[in-house]
Amino acid sequence: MGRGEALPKDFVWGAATSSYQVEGAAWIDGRGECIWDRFARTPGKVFQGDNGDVACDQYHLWPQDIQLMREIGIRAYRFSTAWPRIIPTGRGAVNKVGLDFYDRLTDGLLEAGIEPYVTLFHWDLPQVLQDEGGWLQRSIVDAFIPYVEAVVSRLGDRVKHWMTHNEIPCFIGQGYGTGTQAPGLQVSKKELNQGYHHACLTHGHAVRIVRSLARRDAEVGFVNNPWIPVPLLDREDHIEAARKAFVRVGANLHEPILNGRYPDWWLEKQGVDAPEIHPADMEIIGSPTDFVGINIYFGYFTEPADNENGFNVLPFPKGYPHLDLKWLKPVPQALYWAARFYREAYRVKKTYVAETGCACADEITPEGRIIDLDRMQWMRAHMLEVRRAVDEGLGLAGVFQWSLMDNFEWSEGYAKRFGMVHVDFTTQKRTLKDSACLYREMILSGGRNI
Ligand code: GCO
Repeated sequence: MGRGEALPKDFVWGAATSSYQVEGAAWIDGRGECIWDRFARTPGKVFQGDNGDVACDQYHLWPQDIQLMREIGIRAYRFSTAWPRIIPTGRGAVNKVGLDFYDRLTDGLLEAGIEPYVTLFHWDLPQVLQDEGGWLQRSIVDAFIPYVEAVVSRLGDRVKHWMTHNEIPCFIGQGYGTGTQAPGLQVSKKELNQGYHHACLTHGHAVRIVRSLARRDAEVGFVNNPWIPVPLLDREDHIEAARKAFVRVGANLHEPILNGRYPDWWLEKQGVDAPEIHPADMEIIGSPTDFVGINIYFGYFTEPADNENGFNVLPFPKGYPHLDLKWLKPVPQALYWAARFYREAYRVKKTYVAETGCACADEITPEGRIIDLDRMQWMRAHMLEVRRAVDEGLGLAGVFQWSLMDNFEWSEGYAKRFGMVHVDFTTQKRTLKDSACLYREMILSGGRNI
């Protein structure tokens, strides 16, 4: 798609995974049960009853996976630490053996010249804590703090990049609202708001712990999958309407985390369902961060409207294309607008695309090649938007492909493949797909060859 300017030398070329989705080794070395182990064993919750017991077995095969990253030329690896591996009973003693794994992984990455980006919570809550009510109970805060302290004090001398929570709207909204993710509950609006509040509060505590226990040059931020409005026309009134939509829809997360308050209109709208807020909470939640990580999978087209919100959301036509999951509709401009709106609405200086990628119905040729042209198109289209954001000086510092490798795709089990690397889940054989080769080319050319 043509040669453009190179991206800045320090642009971060990464790939991402998460603990439950790739590690496997679910029942060894003292790891405790997490809510996804339980959810996956609940009939009807996960496709074909798949679970993360083995996944990609990265717990054992990490040296091989680092080698794959080197082959692709990846400069940064975003992974998450598993709370049930580190504090198996949710509270109390640290399981040293579990923590050792992340120590080895971190050292292995650094030796290979790959920068670790650590996410502290990517959904694998210890089941014992869920038995107490999980994120809905304020007591989760007292459990989360020592877990984060254990991780950061062990890895913080080497890890410079920290991400607190991954996608609060998913693990709260879908975990306790729609019930489509673990723990699969449907609670009241009041309890849900309280869950969001506790997630925000633990984010704030994690920021402070990183500041006090990690190396001085460490940076920390949160990762969100915001609802992203895309202006239907690239025109000031449409852009204004989309920006309004961005601010309105993200109010219960962006305002507290980035501005240290809930907006009055939002609190009024919740009425008796507003969360209970303790005196110091907002200050902790609003602890200054260094960046926002954005996960980009789709966006919504919006236009200005003469209604109380000032915008309309347009329905997708029936024939709009999608990848191997219905909700994966390609709207690559969402990437650019998300970076721009975080900057314009919340003065965010730095963003990463912490995830972008798609599931494709990959096929292996008799010669063993995976010609994933659909994923390559996705990657190209999104990288062009990355370049646009960088060219306009929006502070976009890097991108992490979701995912390094095929893995356990939550309630879709192993049926949906998001990787640049194909995994044969019977033999654990890894094979670079053509998209991995494209990514290598992009990295080698500094982003010129997209
Ligand atoms: C996320 C999800 C990932 C998913 C990916 C594809 O962070 O967005 O948690 O773990 O696998 O989004 O659905």
